[in-house]
Amino acid sequence: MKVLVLNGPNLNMLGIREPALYGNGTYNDLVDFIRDAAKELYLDVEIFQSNSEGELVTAIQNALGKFDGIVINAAAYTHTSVAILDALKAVGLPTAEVHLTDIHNREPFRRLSYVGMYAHKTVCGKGFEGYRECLKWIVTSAS
Ligand code: CA2
Repeated sequence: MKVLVLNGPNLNMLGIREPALYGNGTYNDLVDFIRDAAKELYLDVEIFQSNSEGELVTAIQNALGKFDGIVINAAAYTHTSVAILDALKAVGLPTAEVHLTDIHNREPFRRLSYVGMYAHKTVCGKGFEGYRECLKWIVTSAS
């Protein structure tokens, strides 16, 4: 089973700024965590981070026929991007939304999630562990 993990804007700054909010782990630590979790679950995983909305849309479109599910942390685009929502809908793959922080207990504008209007599962506020939970959900839903 192949899963595409997408990470949105500024997540490449993990561990460099705002550790009180996002933790001390770097983006490379997150990638290692996802790879280890995927290995434990016998999943093939591709991980892609972009600061560009269009690149994320293209990555979602290209997932059609290649992947069995998507795990996505669209970061700030979560709260703004109808384009990412439309791409997820168009591709129609089982999709789990993940956030490191609890978007429901931060600024009010973070409570709205366009990704969540399509995602079948959302995990937030569990840090890196949320990615493992989403990968597990893909295994159970897509098999
Ligand atoms: O909690 C999450 O995972 C978020 O998706 C992170 C986004 C934020 O816009 C969402 O509301 C919730 C921000 C990612 C930025 O990550 C940084 C990491 C370190 C330093 C600065 C930004």
